Amino acid sequence: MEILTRIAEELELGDDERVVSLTEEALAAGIKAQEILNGGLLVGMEAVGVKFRAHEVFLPDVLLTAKAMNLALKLIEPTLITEGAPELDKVIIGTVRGDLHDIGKNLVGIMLRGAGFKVIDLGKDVSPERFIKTAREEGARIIGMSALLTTTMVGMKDVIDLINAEGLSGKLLTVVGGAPVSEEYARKIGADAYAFDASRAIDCVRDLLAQSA
Ligand code: B1M
Repeated sequence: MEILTRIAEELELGDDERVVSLTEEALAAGIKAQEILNGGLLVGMEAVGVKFRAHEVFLPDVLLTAKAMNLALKLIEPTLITEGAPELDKVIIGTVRGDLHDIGKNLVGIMLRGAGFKVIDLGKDVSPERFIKTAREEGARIIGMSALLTTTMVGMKDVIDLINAEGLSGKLLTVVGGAPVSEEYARKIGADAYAFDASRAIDCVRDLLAQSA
């Protein structure tokens, strides 16, 4: 459908006004919200994710796309619900205790939302207890943690240790990322996945949910 391709293209360009007006046009033409999401918005978001990973587009471009995506999602959300779309999987994210850096974490949240997940963002300086309490209350299966300091990345291990101590190992899965974090470190502390950047965080969350389904 041509209009879905145009939505994807304008989203990739980060033109929020065009994305909003095309989404309104598609809804008015009777196209299902689920089709607009899968055939337009997610296609554009995926393209930006691939380009971001290849350093062909940069942070300001991604933020523009993310803004347009969020506006379009707001427009289609009521229709998605009435169409009886399955509830989206929830992901809890936050920057670990003692760490006030939140730009990368925010980007992870935006990309996950763009990929269709319901993101509960606990902000920065989040304690292990709060991560786990929220995951339990929300019935989420994934916690995504960000750390930017070598001194605070140990906070990720504290969360994983608490998950294990509470007998939630295998039920509550973890994705870790942030500049000082590495694949090796993630393995060492027992994280379920390591994501180098925000777009890889989406792949990790998808893979973990598929494996644990
Ligand atoms: Co700070 N800071 N900072 N800082 N700061 C760094 C991290 C630092 C590397 C600068 C330096 O010295 N070269 C250094 C850390 C050294 C270290 O530990 N190895 C540092 C320091 C020392 C500090 C303070 C201690 C400085 C001081 O007070 N003396 C202090 C600590 C405060 C605290 O947290 N308790 C501090 C404070 C701050 C500001 C508040 C001023 C500000 C943060 C503002 C904010 O976030 N709202 C700040 C900033 C901006 C930076 C730099 C310049 C930029 C960080 C950033 O946002 N990058 C940073 C230097 C640098 O990184 N070059 C630095 C952009 C962002 C998109 O990248 O967050 O890496 P990033 O996210 C990436 C990936 O890492 C990944 O995806 C993103 C890309 O797609 N990713 C994930 C991140 N989280 C993920 C989670 C995932 C998956 C992927 O799954 C869940």
